[in-house]
Amino acid sequence: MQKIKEGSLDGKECRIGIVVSNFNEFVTSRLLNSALETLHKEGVEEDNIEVVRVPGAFEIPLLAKQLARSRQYDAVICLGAVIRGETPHFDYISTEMSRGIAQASWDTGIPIVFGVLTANTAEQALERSGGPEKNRGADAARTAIEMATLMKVLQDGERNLTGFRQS
Ligand code: INI
Repeated sequence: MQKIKEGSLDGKECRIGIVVSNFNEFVTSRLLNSALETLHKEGVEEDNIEVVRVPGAFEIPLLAKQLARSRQYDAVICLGAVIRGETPHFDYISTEMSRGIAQASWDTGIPIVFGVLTANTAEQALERSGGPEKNRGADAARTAIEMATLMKVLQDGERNLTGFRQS
């Protein structure tokens, strides 16, 4: 029979770091509120959540990597909003930011969740940071818990296997 390993939405043992950018705060505050609400709803303890603010999306990967490298978090959530209409360098910021976030996760082995909105207009960004069913912050929070719990399942499996080999 196949073995299926998967995470859950039980956040009670999870330690979560959040990196949120201040640029386009009218959107990122909505992402942050929704992410925090969801983490609480899924049982993550207040003391196990840390929020770090950075100026813009371009700065997110550096801090995400720093938090992941500290080993104090089971997952890190990145929240930001890059809006095309507002910058000629939309593509540079989005590309480097997303590449940096992925790289930080691969380098550290800690799940780093991409909760940054890239939108063509402010309206689009507001739409994707609306109620709990349509908010990228809430989605990112759920993904962080699912990935954190999945990593624990895999690590426990490896520990059991090591114990088995030694006996
Ligand atoms: N940062 C954002 O997070 N979103 C944007 O839409 C944006 N625009 O439009 O320029 C933006 N720029 C700032 C950038 O992320 C850096 O903070 C800045 O370039 C300093 O490194």
